[in-house]
Amino acid sequence: SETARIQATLIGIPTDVGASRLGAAMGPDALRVAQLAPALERLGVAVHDLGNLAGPPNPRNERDTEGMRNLAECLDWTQLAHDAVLQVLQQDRLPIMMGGDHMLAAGSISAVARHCRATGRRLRVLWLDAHSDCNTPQSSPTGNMHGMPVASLCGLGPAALAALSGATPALPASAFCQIGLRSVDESEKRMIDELGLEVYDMRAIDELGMREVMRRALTGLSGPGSSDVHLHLSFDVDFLDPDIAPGTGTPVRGGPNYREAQLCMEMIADTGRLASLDIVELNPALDVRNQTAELVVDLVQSLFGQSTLMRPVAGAVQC
Ligand code: EXY
Ligand code: MN
Ligand code: MN
Ligand code: MN
Repeated sequence: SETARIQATLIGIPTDVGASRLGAAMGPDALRVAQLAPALERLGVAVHDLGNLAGPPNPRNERDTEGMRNLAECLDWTQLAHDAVLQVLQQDRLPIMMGGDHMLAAGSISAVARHCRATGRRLRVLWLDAHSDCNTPQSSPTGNMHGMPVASLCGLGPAALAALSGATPALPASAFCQIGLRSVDESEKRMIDELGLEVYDMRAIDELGMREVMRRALTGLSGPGSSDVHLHLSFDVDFLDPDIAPGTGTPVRGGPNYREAQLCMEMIADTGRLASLDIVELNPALDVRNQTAELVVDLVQSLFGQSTLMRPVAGAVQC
């Protein structure tokens, strides 16, 4: 049967105020140079590029007494991201956030949570990352806000940020599933337990394989009774092994390789539930010949259904 053409909107969110290294603000343009929109168009996705949101520059503040760096600017950027994403969702389009540091997810996912509440959908957030990003201003070793969006979305940290979605918490911790973790602060380990976050770290991927990890992570997202699920993917580029993705500010060795990353994206595509996407922490200043942006475009094509064959893969797992 004929399936409706996906209508996607690219939103450039050129910020690095949540990170300590400069450069993630150039991420949106690196993705454009790597031809993200034409790559999606080739797969039958109708793409509109909104251009870049215009937020405050990076003041490079020190960590303040409340335990955060650049809080005012982070609030501005997350509010801008929230408003833009909500508008796109209300047009029944699929927003693709081109970051920008991962703090912006506190804004984008707040909008997604608000939209799901308004339309009676169930929200599932897949968080692909080397890090857990669940520090609070009190627990953070750095004060960098890109290490805090998960805690914020779960109702912790500054009230103004936590309340962006119109409800605190924006979503229950049980809506999250984190995959690929390998650099987690002691404070975050305790937070993961307290919140009861579903986590598949690199050890789990080693032991179970990416296929079984994704089967578990995606359970209940496809098939009958799942049509009301909104799947949001928050894709931190540092999820990938730095050997294949050097263009990111907080690389951690021992991440998923090219084939594992492809399978991860393909299995998400198979659910047919992807409804919003963050691409964050791409840092062209640290990249070599834009290879990380090109790899991300390649993976995003798999995420939108690119496959080698026209028929389903024999033996592919049913989630
Ligand atoms: N856990 C460390 C911190 O809170 O500063 C490192 C966070 C890096 C966050 C990157 C975006 O995923
Ligand atoms: Mn809608
Ligand atoms: Mn992150
Ligand atoms: Mn990360």
